[in-house]
Parts: sequence; structure tokens; C-alpha cells
Amino acid sequence: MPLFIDVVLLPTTDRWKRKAVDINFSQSFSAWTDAGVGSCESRSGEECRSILFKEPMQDKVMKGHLIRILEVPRQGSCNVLCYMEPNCVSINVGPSQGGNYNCELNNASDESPGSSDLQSKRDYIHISIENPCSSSPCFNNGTCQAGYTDKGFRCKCPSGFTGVYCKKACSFDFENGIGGWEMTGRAFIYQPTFGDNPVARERESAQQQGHWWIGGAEKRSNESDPAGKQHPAGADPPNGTLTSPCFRIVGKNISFLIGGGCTVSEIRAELIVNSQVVRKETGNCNETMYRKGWDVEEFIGQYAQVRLVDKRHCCWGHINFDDLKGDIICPHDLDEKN
Ligand SMILES: [Ca+2]
Ligand SMILES: [Ca+2]
Repeated sequence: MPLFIDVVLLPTTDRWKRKAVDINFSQSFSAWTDAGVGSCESRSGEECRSILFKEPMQDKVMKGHLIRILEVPRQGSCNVLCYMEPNCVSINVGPSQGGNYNCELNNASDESPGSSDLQSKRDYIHISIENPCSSSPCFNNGTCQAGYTDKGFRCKCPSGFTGVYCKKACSFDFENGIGGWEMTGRAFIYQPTFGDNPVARERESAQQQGHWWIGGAEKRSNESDPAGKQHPAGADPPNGTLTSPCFRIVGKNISFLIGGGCTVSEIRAELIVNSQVVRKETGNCNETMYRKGWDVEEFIGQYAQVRLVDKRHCCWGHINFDDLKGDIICPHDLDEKN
């Protein structure tokens, strides 16, 4: 039997608007806007959601997975409210006062792992959606939200994890040494360097992340070395490159701390994709490192490296660098399907 749903909250306008829609419980529906199905992305920047409700289960409710409870004038309004709540994958609907209905939004469905939590309750119905999140596709405690993207779900990742499935995000912070970075020339032979070495020379603070960083002018490659020493060949004369391991770009943002020289033609960090230099960034002619970054959306799915370049002999001819991170998958995760 068709249900009559008459209340839709439009995400772009943030106000209630009456809109009559005939819909079956089993009918799939996408975002409704004035412009019609599928236009929500262009209007609000929000991803569209498309969910499919299964047949109602009579005299059943799901317990223990409540997001919130609301009162609605019609049963079908509860379906719409579930649609509007990204974490909702099932509803319980039952009688309330004055002919209204209690609408319970749940974050588990009848197929969710460990949710054999359907209980009997007279005059209620339980409706789950077809739920691709029931296979727990998101790693590392990512929150799976059903109905998004052409995969049928999206993962909301906790900090430090990234990508479609919340794999471990990559960072290169030099806290455990130089890692797989490869060196040419002599500019970086004493790296990484420990502590805020410029301050020991009464210069600007490096503002490094953690203890270890790349300081092209610095020489403190052991914690026990005296603070403040510089490259014996001088802060600026040596040249060289330092190139990161290959990583995979899985989102639009890469960022890093960068300081030192500011002549981008000779002293810089650069992003290499397919053997081409596609982005460049340099310091501020100041020892202090600042966070800068690149929009790499056009390279999503591709493999990349960051290379530090020092081909300047004098006058702010060194580069400081630390904490490269963002929407990138580390080398040791590259073999995993993502
Ligand atoms: Ca660091
Ligand atoms: Ca140099």
C-alpha cells in the first residue's frame, strides 16, 4: 500500500517544507529537492543518499541501538527522518498519543553484526534498510554510513586514518629516523636532526613536530650531541636532494611543515607524480617551519613521492621540513586493496 509522506527537511534551507510524495516501503528514494532527485550535491555540497527500505516486520522493535526518538504524524514520516539521518539504518514505529506515532531511529539493522536485538512489541513495526554496512567494511573504527556513493556506503574515519575504508593514514615525521627516504649530495647527510637546534643558536624556533625533523643547516643527529651545531660545510653551501618513499594519494589533501630558504627555483619541496614535478613549495627565509600543503584531488589513486631539493649555495640555501601527512597511504599498505 502506498504511504503518504508529507514532510521533508531540505538540507539546504534548514527549514521544514511540505512536499507530497507517494512512496512504497520497498521503494528506493534519493534526495528530494525542488529540482528533483540527485540535485542535492550541487546545491549543498552534501553527498546524496539513496536507501532501500525492506518489508516491515510486524510487532517487532530493535532495542539498544537508538539514535533518537521523535513523534511524527504519519508512519512514513519516520522513513524520511531515517533518510535524513546519515547513521540511521532502521526504524521502529508505533502508536503515540493523539493519533501520532513514535518514530525511533536506529544505528543498527536486522543484518548488523551482533544485533539479534529484535524484540516483540505489540502494534509496533520494525523496518530495516538494505544495509551494505552490515558487512563492516570500514577499518579502524571508521563509522559506516549506508546509502552513499556508488559502493552503497561511505566510511567516516577517525583521526589518523584515511581513504575509502579508513586504512592507516601515512605520515613521515622522522621520529624514527630517515625511514626510506633516499639521499643524493651532502646537504642532508646529518638528518634527521634532534630538537629545536636553531633556538640553541638564538635563532627562530624551528617549531618542529615531535623531536626529529629535517634541518638542512643542522647537525645534531644524536640526542646526546651538543645543541646548536651546524653542518660542518656551512649552513647553505651543501647541495642535495632527499626523496620520500612512494605513497598513494587517496584524497585531496597533503600537508607538511616547511621552513628555511624561500627561493623556490633552488630550494623547495616538490611533489612528483609519474616522474613529473606537479607541485612546488618553499620556506619563508626563516628557520621556523609553517604548515603548508597541496590540493592533490586531481591525482587521487596515483602514486607519488615528495622530494626536497637544495641547489642553492648561499643566502638561505637550506630547507627545513617535517611531518608530511594527509590523504596518503603508506608504502607498507600499498599492497592492500583500497
Ligand atoms: Ca618530527
Ligand atoms: Ca644549500
